[in-house]
Amino acid sequence: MCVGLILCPCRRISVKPGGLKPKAVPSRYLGQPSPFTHPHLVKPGEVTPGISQTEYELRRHKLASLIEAQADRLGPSASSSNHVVVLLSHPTRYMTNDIPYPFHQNQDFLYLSGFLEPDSALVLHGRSRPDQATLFVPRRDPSRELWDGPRSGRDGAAALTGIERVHSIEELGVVLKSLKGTQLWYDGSPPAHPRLHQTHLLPVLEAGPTPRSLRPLVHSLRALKSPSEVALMQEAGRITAKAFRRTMALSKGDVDEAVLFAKFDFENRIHGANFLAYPPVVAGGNRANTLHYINNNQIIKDGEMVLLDGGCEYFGYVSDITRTWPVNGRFSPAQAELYEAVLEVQRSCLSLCSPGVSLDHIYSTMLALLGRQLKRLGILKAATSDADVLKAARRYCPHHVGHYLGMDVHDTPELSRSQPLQPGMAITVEPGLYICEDNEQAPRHLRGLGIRIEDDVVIRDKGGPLILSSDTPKTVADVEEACSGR
Ligand SMILES: [Mn+2]
Repeated sequence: MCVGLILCPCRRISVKPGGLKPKAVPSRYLGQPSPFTHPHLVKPGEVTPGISQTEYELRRHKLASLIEAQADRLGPSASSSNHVVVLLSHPTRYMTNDIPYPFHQNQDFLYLSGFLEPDSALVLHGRSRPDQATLFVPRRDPSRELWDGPRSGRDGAAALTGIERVHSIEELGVVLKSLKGTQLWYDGSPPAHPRLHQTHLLPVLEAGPTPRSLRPLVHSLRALKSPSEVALMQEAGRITAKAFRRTMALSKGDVDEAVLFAKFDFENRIHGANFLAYPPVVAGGNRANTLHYINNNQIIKDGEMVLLDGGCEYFGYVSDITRTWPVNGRFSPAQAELYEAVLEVQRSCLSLCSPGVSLDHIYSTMLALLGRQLKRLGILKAATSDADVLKAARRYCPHHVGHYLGMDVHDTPELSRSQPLQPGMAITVEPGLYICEDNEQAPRHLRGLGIRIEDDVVIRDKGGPLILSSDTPKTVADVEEACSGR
């Protein structure tokens, strides 16, 4: 029976809220924030801020149900198989000898365990239904913990995650062999953790049949956000909106892109973000026409616009917002003309964000609408054929209208953009028009302008889409007011 947590796609859930008896977390520092050490971040019963042990357990049960359903379709021998699911954490990556990059967890592993330490693994197993969870974690080691900080250890990991069976990571290979899985679910190319793959998975893989890919199943679950995930994404959106306001208020002509970059980074962090979700694009003037410009080291001249595409990560969930504004705070007539054209298309695309519509459908609508604007702006002749208008729209906006959003900026890439949107899915809506300064077909006054407007959206059953980035100034009037710092 579904336990009432909305968005549950399956019918066979055996976990009941309140059915877990969470062990008290140890009264010492663990490898990640705990209700004992970080009561301002993690509430009792939560594994990571905002996400409870029950929700993580529910995710594992949903995955088990998906595997069971898929095995059923494959016939009697598959459905009675002993299924073994393996997910590896990421390793620590090093910038240079001994200096680690900030650690970032493998999101599929994190989604199902809530565990934030490197060198770990999650195994789910069971006959026909892999719903028995075992977590493998780094052994406590005072000599390493002196350098890297405390580890949760087996007892800390068990109390924090609510997973009762916890082993040391060294035991992964031995336990896998003892499970005698006839059907392995695992993604090994490329492996999330090359060393663990080599040591513990290769011997199992060489002895057994080809594993089935797990990623499409996990991504189909990750695509549907629960209310607590939406709440985290909403906070990420609010934080980034504030950062945009403060960055707009600081901009002036002339200003260094690096200054706006630093301001945006600072304001995201000071309002509670863990860090920026990706290297932001801070592109002044014609550089806005380079879609992945991240050098952010030029002077933006008075009278030019800046395109800022940035977002933050807030406890595992991200925002991804773009605004384009004049650094001196006043749109010129040409800038306003192009801006209003993109804004009108963006609004129409937002109004299409409802269940049953696909990202690809919104994309083809965007191309048609951009084409109409290209004629209105005098970039295309009124008599241009429909086919040539579409071709031109693809040239003036070389990217898609959007992508899925969640734990990752380009979330759940296994999910096709042709599939109908469902309530709980989060996407971006980001039309743009890019007119390079050397484009001799475009009217002179529009050359060198590049504009994108991007919002983050959660699909809802009723009441239209929930716009997570709605606090970010967007109309010409609101942007000019934010630039004036009022
Ligand atoms: Mn985006």
